[in-house]
This record gives sequence, structure tokens and C-alpha cells, in this order.
Amino acid sequence: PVAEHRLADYRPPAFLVDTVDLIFDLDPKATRVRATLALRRNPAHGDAAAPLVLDGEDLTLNAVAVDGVALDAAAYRLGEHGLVIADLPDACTLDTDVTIDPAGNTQLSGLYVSGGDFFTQCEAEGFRRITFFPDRPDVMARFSATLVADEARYPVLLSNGNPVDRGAMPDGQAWVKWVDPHPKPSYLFALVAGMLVSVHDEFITASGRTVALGIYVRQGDEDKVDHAMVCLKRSMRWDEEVFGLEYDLDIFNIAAVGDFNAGAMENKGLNIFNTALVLARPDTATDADYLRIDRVIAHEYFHNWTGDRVTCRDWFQLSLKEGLTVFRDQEYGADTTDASLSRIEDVLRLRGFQFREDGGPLAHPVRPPAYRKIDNFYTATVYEKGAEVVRMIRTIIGADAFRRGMDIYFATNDNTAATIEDFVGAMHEASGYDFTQFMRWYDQAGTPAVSFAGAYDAEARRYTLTLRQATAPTPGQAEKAPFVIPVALGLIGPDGQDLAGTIDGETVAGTRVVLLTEAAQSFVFTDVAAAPVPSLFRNFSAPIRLSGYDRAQLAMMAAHDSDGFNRWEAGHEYAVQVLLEAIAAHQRGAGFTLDDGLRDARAAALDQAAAAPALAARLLGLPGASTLADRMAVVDPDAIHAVLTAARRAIGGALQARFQAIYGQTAYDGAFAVDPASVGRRALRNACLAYIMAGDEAAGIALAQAQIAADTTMTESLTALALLVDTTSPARDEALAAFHARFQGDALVIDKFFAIQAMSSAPDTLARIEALTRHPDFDIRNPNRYRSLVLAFGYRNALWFHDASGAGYDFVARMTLAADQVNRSVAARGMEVFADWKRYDPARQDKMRAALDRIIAANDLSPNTREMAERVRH
Ligand code: BAL
Ligand code: ZN
Repeated sequence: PVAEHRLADYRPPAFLVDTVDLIFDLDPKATRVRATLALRRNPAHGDAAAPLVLDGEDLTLNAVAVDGVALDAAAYRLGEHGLVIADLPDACTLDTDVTIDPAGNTQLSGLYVSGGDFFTQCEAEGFRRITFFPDRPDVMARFSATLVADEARYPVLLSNGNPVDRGAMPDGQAWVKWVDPHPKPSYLFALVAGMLVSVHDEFITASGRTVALGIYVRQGDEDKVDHAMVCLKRSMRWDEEVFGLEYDLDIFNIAAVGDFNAGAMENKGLNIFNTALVLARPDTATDADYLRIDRVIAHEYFHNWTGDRVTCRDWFQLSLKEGLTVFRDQEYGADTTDASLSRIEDVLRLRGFQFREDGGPLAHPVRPPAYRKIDNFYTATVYEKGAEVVRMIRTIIGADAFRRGMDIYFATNDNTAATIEDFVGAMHEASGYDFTQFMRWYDQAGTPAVSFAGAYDAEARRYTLTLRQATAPTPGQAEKAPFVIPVALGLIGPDGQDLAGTIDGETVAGTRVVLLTEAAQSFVFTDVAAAPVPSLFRNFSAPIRLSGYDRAQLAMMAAHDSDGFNRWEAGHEYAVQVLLEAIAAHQRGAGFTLDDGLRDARAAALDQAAAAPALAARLLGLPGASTLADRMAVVDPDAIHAVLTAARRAIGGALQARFQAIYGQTAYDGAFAVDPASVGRRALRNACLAYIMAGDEAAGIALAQAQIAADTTMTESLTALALLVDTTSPARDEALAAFHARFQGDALVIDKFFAIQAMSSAPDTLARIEALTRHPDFDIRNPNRYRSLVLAFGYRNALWFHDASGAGYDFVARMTLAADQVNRSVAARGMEVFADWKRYDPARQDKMRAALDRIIAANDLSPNTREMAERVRH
């Protein structure tokens, strides 16, 4: 079994590395890597006789020398995990010479080959698969990298920093030397070599420096990078304007790769991106893709300061860079698009992934106390909940103090590997606020449940709001102490307007923030003119679950709340309550009756269609299956599906004429743009098409076919196709075949071809996804393709994944075992889909447990998948 790493065991490294000079002789099957490390004993380690421990994995050692003298095998210990050298002087130079096999590296961690070109992925522990090194983030070194390769095959040779020299050799080889002036941990090293084409632009920083920007892609993709370039420049400007942070090198490059375990990587000066998060053209990428690309380009760019300039001391501090950088990309999204809609999407994501994680066997604190494989902790908790924790800090101390705190954080920790205490300490210094209790957000897992009760004394004009918090046990944490919960709230009067009220001597008419710090606490507001409805957690001011509103209060808030997020939230919660009731009725054998309020809210959304199409589209939607599942004591996927289908059909039927009318008014206008108006129009049109289809399948099929035939944008084509794929009409296979033929060879679109079939509710879905594993375009070695079939199915097809036969579980289990043989990090991820197995009926529980047991029983299971499967099974 793989040893557990514990935060409590942290010890500074025995040696520091001042510089590392790398020479790569690039060859797909046998790349030679020579490394020269300037080493120095670290007094902070405490043991002046400690040996040098270098991590190394899948490396063939050719030679090792200290201060120019070759070591014989007796002078070091070479094991499966690295190289240990004892009796070194306090300062020395270490030379190593290794050979690696990039073409055979199907893990896609370290140096690997994709499409014949070379790419790296070093976070978290990939650098040790390139050369022997103290592969831990608190070892920060100045890197140079000389890349030597066949010039005709690999004309582009990139690494971090700036190119300082280049040359050609008589045998057709050429070389480029890159030097990165900033010290960095090994996980930020990057190398790209290949036959790539590039698009260039420039950015003038606030202080007037010119930065050369380049995006490198495979030939044929150069017409799909304009959007990414616009996003990059917008991000660079935003970080200057909002945080005063300027880019610090002369060059910023992005390279796109089709085989990539994650979304993107913030390597210093050379970000490497999954093609899915760079490439976009109107006919190949949806509006959702465009938005996602914008956010991820921003996210990786923002890491230049929160991650690269200030990195993490150890991987337990991962949220120091990830939570903070997600917060920053969320703020960027809110500032550059619609703030309320942006917040709604972010909260839906948080609830869909993080709340689910926090309520099951994989629950862990934002700062986990222990891990076996750190790759398994790139989670929604570390990222999304981590961002909410940063947001709460800002809510508590205010925007001005927060910005000062960021300045202090950079001034104090620049070019170091920091801890969460360093960040929170800077916020304390800026505000004087005592964060002692607040730190529980980093160290206690679980989503607090908050309830409320209000009492109004008309005579005294006094309103008393009582809030209670409780957090259920999570693995390893039976008892929970109360959190500090910032509650942004308003008091809504009978006329729908915010009422003034006085608390702690301060009178506020709109939104104010109170802090819930006890298990139960009352807040007394005086001078309140009428009995209010409390609008709580405006703009989702804390990552908690709130309960206690009745339908009348929700309908009132949905119509009047001055907070855009809470207006949506109230309507959403209303729909959840109505649908949960309908699910209970369905389970009793009763038929579906459409709630008037549910219908009227959709009619009211249509009234806003012309003025605010994107918001209207968002308000037209119904809560998803996972939202409903999350609220049931025992999840019943069949009943959820039956009720959602019935509700869509009933609304589609009741408002059919209006949906048809608006559908007609929102036709393609001949121009493609990703501006809010066009995106909103398409979202609204697609929402109408879905309701038309639900209410009148024949009419819907005809419109969907026409929408595809119009061949306007991927946003319109794909929604129409997905709706057809949910039917068993002959139109389905015709449309799928045409789509495949039209986009054959465009890997990212073929991913969509797989994903919409994996997510289909059609009755033959299980047989069809089995067949898709034998499709010539299915390739288990490509993470995007694997995710688009297997994980899209497991995550986003509750109906068929949870088929009572157990065939869905069996499918994911078999695919996981097959994937584990080639790429353990991607395979391990798939275990998440089983995480809430105990929330289902006994028969489904048995089948899910059996699937997990089959995985755990596999002899050659990777430590990554084993850790995840065992935690889930627990
Ligand atoms: N650091 C891994 C990719 C990301 O979160 O940006
Ligand atoms: Zn990140």
C-alpha cells in the first residue's frame, strides 16, 4: 500500500536547489535528460548530516556525478521512487544523466508524446518522471532548459522564460536554450516541442512594457485561437486594474495539446492547455465552451501571481493557490459578463460537485490533513469551496481591506512557497480581524446546514432573526465546531422593497452583513416598519445549505428581491420544493399535476425574453436531476426522471404557443458573436426548442432538424442534436450520422458526438454506449474521449447510470479497470460517480458496492484508483 502523507509531518527539505540546468536530447522513444543541480544544505531542515533524497520514477539512470566526479553504484541508493545520496558536502554540484520513454508514457504525467509532438505535465509530481529532483514545491530553483531535436520534425522548441540562444548542428538537429529568471518549483517546469503553428499578438503592460503573446496549436487549428487571445489580453488588463498585478516576463506563450489529463496548466510563461479549453470557432464550439475558455485562460493567467510568484509550501496548501485563483477567475467572470448570472452558474457548479463531495465518503477539508496520491485532491472542495472561503474573507473584512491584504500577501511572500496561514495572516494585518475561528473553514469538512426563524413585534417595531447552524459528521471528523458564517441579508417589506432596520447602532436600508458564529444566535433589528421577509445569504454569501422558506415567501422573493442572485434562488428553491412533492406523489402512484406557480414563473420569464434573454433562459430552466437527488433521503432516479419529464411536457404544452412565438423571433440573425445579446438569444431559443419538443414532439423534431440544417453555430446545432438523441425517432440516427460525417477529424466535436449520446435519456442508451466503446473513434488513451463517453455517462446520466439492472455501474467499472491500465489519474476520477452509493435503495446499493469491490479486487490496480475506490467504498 502507498504511504499516507500527513500535513503534521511537514519538514523543510534537507537540500535546496539554487539552479538547475537541463539538456534534453528529444527522441520519442529514448529522450536523454542531463541535469546539473547547484545544491546547498538547508539549515531549516535541522539535520546537517541528512542524505540528499531525489524523487525519480520510470527513469533509466545512465550516470551520476558530484562536483564532476562520477559516483559508482555503491555511493548511492537507487530505488523505485528515487535516488538517495549520503555524505554530501554542504554545497555541491550534482550531474545526472537519464533516459526516458516519452512515447510510452500513457500516464501523460512528465514528458510525453501527443500527435507526434512533445508536451509536459509536471503538476503535481510529474517532474520526477523527467529527471531526479527534490520534486516538492518548497524547493524553488532558477531553471534553464536546452532543447535539442530534429529541426525538420520539431521546428518549435519552447520552455519557460525567455529564449537566450539557439543554434543548428550538422546532423539536422537544432537547439534552443531557455532561461527562466524567476525561481520556481519543479511542478511549474514546461517543455513543448513539435510541428506547431502559432498566432501572435502583444500586450502593453500598465507600466509600458511590451509582452509578446503566442498561442501554439497544430496545423489547421490556427483559425480557432482568436477567442483565446482576446481572453488572454482581457485577463492581463483585468489583473492590472483590479489587483494591480502586471505580467513579469517578456513572453507569454500558450500551447494546446489534445491529450491532457486536466483542463490546463499554469507553467511559468508557458501555459499548456487541453485543446478543449483553447480552440473555438462558431461552428465547432458552443457558447458554453467560449465562456469556459474565457474563464480558464483567465484562471491560468492569474496563477502567474497566485501560484507561480507565490507558490505553495506543500500540497496540503493546494487551495492557497487554487481556491484563491478560482475566486479571482470568478470575479473576472462577474466583472466582464453579467454579475448575477455569473454567480448563479458558479453556485450551481459548487452545489453540483462540491456539496455532493462534502456530503459523502470523499468529504475532506479545504486543507486536507492527509493524502496518499495528491492527484486525487484536485477536487471541487480544494477549488470551488476554497474560492468561497476566500470570498467570505472579503465579505467579512470588506473589499478595501481585502485588496490591502492581497498587496501585503504579495509583498511578504513574493518568490516563496507559502502557507494558508501566510495568506490569512496578510488579511489579518490588513483588517485587524481575528481569523482564529474562521480557520475552521480550512480544517473542517462538511457543508453547514443553516435554518432561520423570524419574529416581528409590531408594537416595538422590532424584528428578531434567529439563525442556527449544524454540520453533519464527515469521514474522520465526528464533531463539528461552529463556523464563522457571513450572512449578507436584507429585510423585504410587504411592498417588495427593502426595509430599513437598525442593528448595533447602524441603520441600513439595503444589504448588510451579520456574522453567525454560534450554533444558534439571534439578531435584533429595531425601527423596522413592518413584518419583513428576510432575504438571507444574498449573492450566496456563504457555502451553506439554507432551509426554512415557505412557498409564499419564495414566490415573493422571486418577484421582488433586490438581489439578482436571490431572485433566481427563490424561484429555483420554489421549483425544487414543488418537484420534490411531485416526486413523492409519483412514488405513491399519483399522476402529475402542473403547479400553477411553476408554470406562471416560466410565463413571467418569457415576459422578460426581449429585455433580458440570457436571464430569461436561465429562469425558464428547471432544477436538474442531481439537484433533486441531493435533496432526497433515498434517491429515486426513475421517479426524478419521470417527474422532470412530466413537468417539461406540461409546461411545454401549457405555453406551447408562446415558446413557438419566441422561437420564431430569435432566429439566427446572420452574425456570429459571443457578446451577451447573441449568447442570450441563442440560450433563449434553445430553451424554447426544448419546451416545444417536450410539449409537442413532432413539432420539436421538425424544428430541431431545421435548426441543424441551418448550420449556424455549434450552440444551435448541438442542442438540436441532443434533443433528437433523447428520442427514438429515425431522425436521431440520421442526424447523428450527418453530424459525424460533417465533423469527422475534428476531435473536439467528435467528443461532443460521444457525450450527447452518453447523456441521452433514450431507452436504448446502455446498448448504444456499449457499442460506442467499439466505435473506430473511441480511444481509451485519450482523456477527452474517455471523459466524453464514460464520465459524461457516469456524472450526467443519472437515469441510465442508475438503471436498476446494474448495467450502468458495470459499464463504468469495466471501463475504469481498462483505463487504469493506461492512465491512472484519469481512471481514478471515475470513482467519484459511485461516491453517493449509500444514498440509494438497498438493491442499487448492493450493485454499486459489488462494482466497487470488483475494482478493489483487481490485482494490478493503480494506487490512485485504489485510494479513490477504497475511500468511496468505506
Ligand atoms: N494547477 C492545475 C491546473 C489549474 O488549476 O490551473
Ligand atoms: Zn488552478
